[in-house]
Amino acid sequence: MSRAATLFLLLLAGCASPSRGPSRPGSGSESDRRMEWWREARFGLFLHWGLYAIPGGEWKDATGHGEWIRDTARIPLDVYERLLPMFDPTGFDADAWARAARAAGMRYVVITSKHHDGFCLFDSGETEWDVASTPFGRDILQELSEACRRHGLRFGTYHSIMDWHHPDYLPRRSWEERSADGADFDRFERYLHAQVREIVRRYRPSVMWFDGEWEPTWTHERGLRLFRLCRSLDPSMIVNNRVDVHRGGMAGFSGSPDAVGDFATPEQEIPPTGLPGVDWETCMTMNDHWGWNSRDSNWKPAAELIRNLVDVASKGGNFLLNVGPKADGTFPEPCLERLAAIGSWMATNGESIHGTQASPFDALPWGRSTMKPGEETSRLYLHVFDWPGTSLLVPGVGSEPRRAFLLAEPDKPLALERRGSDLRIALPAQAPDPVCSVVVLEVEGKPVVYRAPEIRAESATFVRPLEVSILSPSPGLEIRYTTDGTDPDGTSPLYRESITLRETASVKARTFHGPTPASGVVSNTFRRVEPLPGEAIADPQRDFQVQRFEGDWDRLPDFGALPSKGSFRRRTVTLPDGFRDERVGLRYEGWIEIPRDDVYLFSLASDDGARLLVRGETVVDNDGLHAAAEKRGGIALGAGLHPIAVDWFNKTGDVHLEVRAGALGAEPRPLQSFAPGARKRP
Ligand code: H79
Repeated sequence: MSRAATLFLLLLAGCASPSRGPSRPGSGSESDRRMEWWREARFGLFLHWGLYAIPGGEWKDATGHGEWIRDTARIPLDVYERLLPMFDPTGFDADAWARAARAAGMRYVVITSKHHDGFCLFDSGETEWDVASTPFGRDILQELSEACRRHGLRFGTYHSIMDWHHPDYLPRRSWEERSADGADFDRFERYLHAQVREIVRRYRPSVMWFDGEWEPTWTHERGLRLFRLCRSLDPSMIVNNRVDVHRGGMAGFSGSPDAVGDFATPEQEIPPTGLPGVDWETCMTMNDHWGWNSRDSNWKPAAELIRNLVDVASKGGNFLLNVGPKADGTFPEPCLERLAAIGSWMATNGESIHGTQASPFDALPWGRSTMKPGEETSRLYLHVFDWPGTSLLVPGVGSEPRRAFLLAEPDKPLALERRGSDLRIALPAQAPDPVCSVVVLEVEGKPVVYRAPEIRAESATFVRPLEVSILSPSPGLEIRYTTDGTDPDGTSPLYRESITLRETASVKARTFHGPTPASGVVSNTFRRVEPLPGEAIADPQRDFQVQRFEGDWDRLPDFGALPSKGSFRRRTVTLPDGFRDERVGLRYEGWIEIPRDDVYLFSLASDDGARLLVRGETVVDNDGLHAAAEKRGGIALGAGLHPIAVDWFNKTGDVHLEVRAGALGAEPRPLQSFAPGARKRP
C-alpha cells in the first residue's frame, strides 16, 4: 500500500467549525474543548422524574399516560396540585442511581430539573412549585449532582421551556379553562432565566438540556438570549439545540444556519447515516414512556439497547438512555436489569464505545464499527452482530494491518489474510457474545478505508438529457463505471466528469486502486420518461380557488368528502397574511403553465401537514403533525396547462405553507397559478 494512500480518510471528519448550530468536531476550537468529555463519553442516563411518577401513568380509566399526564388526562391545575403533598420518595438514594449508571458504562446523567408540568426537583427560590414544598423536602438535584461527582459521572439538567403551571407561560393548553388574563410571557422569560441562573450556580451542570420549545411564544430571539445566558454563566457548559426554535422535529436537526446549540437531539430515532460533521445525541426510552408508567411492559430487550448504543456510536453520536424512576424513588426493576446487562457488555467492550469516532466503512453486512485513529497506529472496532462463522470479511481496508483480536479474548491473536483490498480475519466458530462481539483490528497509521462511490443526479427520471455525477469518498482513487448493466472492471471507462444520459440506463461504479477493485459496486438506474401531456384550454381558471374545511385532524382527511366552510382566491400557494387559524384545513386548486417538456421538482414546506398533487397524482407528501418541514418530489410534465392541488391542515400552533417549483437544474421559485400573458415559469 502506498504511503500516499494513507492520507485520505480523516479528511472526512474535519470541517471548519461554524459559530452557530450544533458544533462540528475537529477544528481545535473552543467548542472542541467544551465538547471533549461529551464526545469521549458517548453514553449517558436520562432521568424523567417528577410528580407524574405518583399516578404512574394511570388516571381515571386510562393507563397510557406518562410525564404528559396533566395534559393527556386534561387534569385541571388545582387537581394536579394535589400531587404535591403526596411526593415522598423515601427510597431515593442518589448514590444508588449514580452507581447503576456508572456500572452500565454511562459517563453522564441528565435529570429533569423541571418538566412541562413546571414542577421543580430542586429547591427554587423562584417558585413554591418545587420539591422543597413536598413532604420529602430534600433537594434532589443537590444530592444527585454530588453523587454523580463521587461516581465519576458528569451531571446535567433537563429544563423544560414549556411550563403548564407558571401563570405567565403562554399559551394555555387548548382544553384548559385557566384564565390567561394578565399573563406576561416576558415575565415568564425572566423566571426561566432566573431558574437557569440558580441551577448553573448551584449544581454546575455540564449539560443544559432544554425542551418544549415548539410553541409559538418561543422565538429564535428568546432562544438566542437563553443560549447566551448559559454561555455567560458557564462557558464550559454544553447546551442542546432545543434552546432554539430550529430543532427540525423528532429528527432533532434542521440544518438551519441560524440555529444555536451545541448538539442536535434526535428523539426516539437514530439518524440512518448519522449527522456527519455535527455533534448529536439520540435520546431513547427503554419502554414507551419517559416518566414512570406502571402498566407499560413493552421493554426493549437488553440486546436491542446494546445494539442501539453500538449503532449510535458507529454513526458518531451519543446515546442518552432513559429511566423513569418510580414514586418511591427507586428505579423500576426492568430498568435495573437492562442497565446491568448493558454494563456487563460494556465491562468487556466499553473500549469500542468510549472515545471512539464514527465508522469509516460503508454499511457492513455483519454489524457496525467505530474507530480510534492515531498517528502511529489506529484501532478499528468491528462490532459483529451476525456471527459469520469462521472468518470475518472486512471490505476495502487500505491500511497495513498489524494484528487483530477479540475484546473478549485480548491475548489470543486472530489470523489475518489480505484478499485484494479486503481483509479476512479468522474467527472462532462460536461468538463470544451472542448480542455483539467486538473484534479489534489494529492498523498502521491513520485508517485508510476505501468506500464505494456515490452516484448522484437531480432526479431518478428525466425527459431532457440528464447529468449524472459520481462522487468518491476516497479521493485519489480511481472510479470506473459502466452504463450497460455490467459490473465495472479494470478496463471500464475511468470517470473524469459528469456523464450525460439520453436514454434509460443503470449507472454502475466502483473504486479502483490501479487495476484492483477497492470497493464494492454501486448502481443507480435513471429512467427516461414520457411527460404527462399538458392541456390547451381556452379560458382556464386564474388564481387558486381555496376551499376551507374545519376539523381536528392529526393527518390530512379526504377534503373531497367534507363540507366546505367557505372559499377564497389566491395567486400563490401561501396562507393569507395573519392567518393563524387552528383545527382548519385548506384545499388549493388551480392551473399552472408549463413552458416546455421536462421533469419539474416541487418543494412543499408546511406546518402542519400538506400534500401536493399534479393531475391527481401525489407528487409531494408532507402529511402528519409536525413543525415547519420541507419535502420534495418530481414529475415529468409536458408543455401546456396542468391542474394542481395542494391540501394543507393545521391542528394547533404555528402555521406555514409554501410551494416552490422549477425544472431540473433551475432555481425553484414560488409557485404561481396560471395568469394569461404573464408566462411565468412554474
Ligand atoms: O421529555 C420527553 C418528552 O416528554 C418530551 N421530549 C422527551 C425528551 C416530548 N414532548 N413532546 N414530545 C416529546 C413529542 C412532541 C412532539 C411534537 Fe413537535 C411537538 C410534535 C409537534 C409538536 C417537536 C416539534 C416535534 C415536532 C415538532
